[in-house]
Amino acid sequence: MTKIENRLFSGVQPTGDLHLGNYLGAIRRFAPMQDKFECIFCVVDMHAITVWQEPEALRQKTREVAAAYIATGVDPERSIIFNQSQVMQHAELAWVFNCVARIGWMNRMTQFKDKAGKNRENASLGLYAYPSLMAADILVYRATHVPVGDDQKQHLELTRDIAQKFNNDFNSQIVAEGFEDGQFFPQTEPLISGPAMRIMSLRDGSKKMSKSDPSEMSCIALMDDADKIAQKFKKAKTDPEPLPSEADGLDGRPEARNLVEIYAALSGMTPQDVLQEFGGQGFGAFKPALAELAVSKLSPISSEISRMLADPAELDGILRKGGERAAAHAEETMKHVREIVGFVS
Ligand code: AQP
Repeated sequence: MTKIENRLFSGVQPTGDLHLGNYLGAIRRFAPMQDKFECIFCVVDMHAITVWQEPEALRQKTREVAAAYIATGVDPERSIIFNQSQVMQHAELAWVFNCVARIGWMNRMTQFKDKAGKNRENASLGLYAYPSLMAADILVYRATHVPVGDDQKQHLELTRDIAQKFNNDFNSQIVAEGFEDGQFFPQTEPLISGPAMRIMSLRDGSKKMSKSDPSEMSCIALMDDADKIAQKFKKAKTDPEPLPSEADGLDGRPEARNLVEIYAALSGMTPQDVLQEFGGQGFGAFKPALAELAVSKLSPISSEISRMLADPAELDGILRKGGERAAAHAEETMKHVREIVGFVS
């Protein structure tokens, strides 16, 4: 098996309406990566069902995420676009990893604590084991790089720990299988391109913008029309002070900072440049400018997504073809894993 030098894996869950945070923090960074890496972009529907999803909505949202990848410039011929459940090797490797990872490691995962909330006993077992499936998503392709947001850093660390423990536990079998250095799974590197983006809720500057937030007004959805975008920014929580002229002046003003950072990310300016332009002005002037900018950037993408969603058979065909290409890579890994672990095949 040839050594993989430059393979990138990333995924988005089809759990609800894609929002500005998913776009700025993840999806818009995908297309440029195609120039540097062999890219595998997954719609992680098996992760999505760790919390309840209406089956028909899951199918629709899976197509919407795939369409968003393509609408933002990912080329399904050049890169692989597929949904996770089409490649059963993800689940197979996740089981092996469930037996490699330690319960103590899982107990430290903060995202489980956040997502399970107070009613932990009632969370699904899948939600608890989520990081082990994520490790399998990455390592079944022996991906060398994963773009990670702030919130996923801990899971990538766990992926590296699982890879290392697998390599140690099965060292002699790995060497016997022809991997002389004993490094069957790589130490996947985080890829931080540009400043880490964390877009916050429009209703609460201390909470991240999230698909599963019950308040519709907290989120700019990628598919929102111009009126809705304007209305959501208009109603966004702020404070009564005008915008400062220096970035330091945003300290202690999380909602103002969030809006300035959104403007900066959408326009390609720094927050300091944005404040140079808008410092001293109130939100009555800034919010409409922000809405206009957001509409000009998002509406070509949402139109393209709508056009693609009108032909689900075409999208399903792209996902199926991507699934076949992904499965060929995944099977190559799993053939060795089964031998290494001692399964009769
Ligand atoms: N608010 C955000 N700011 C910046 N980046 C964000 N991402 C999510 N929210 C923000 C990034 O989007 C990618 C895909 O996320 P995901 O769907 O796999 O899961 P998530 O991070 O759990 O996203 P949500 O919107 O919060 O979904 P739910 O509510 O279903 O949990 C990731 O790269 C993430 O960093």
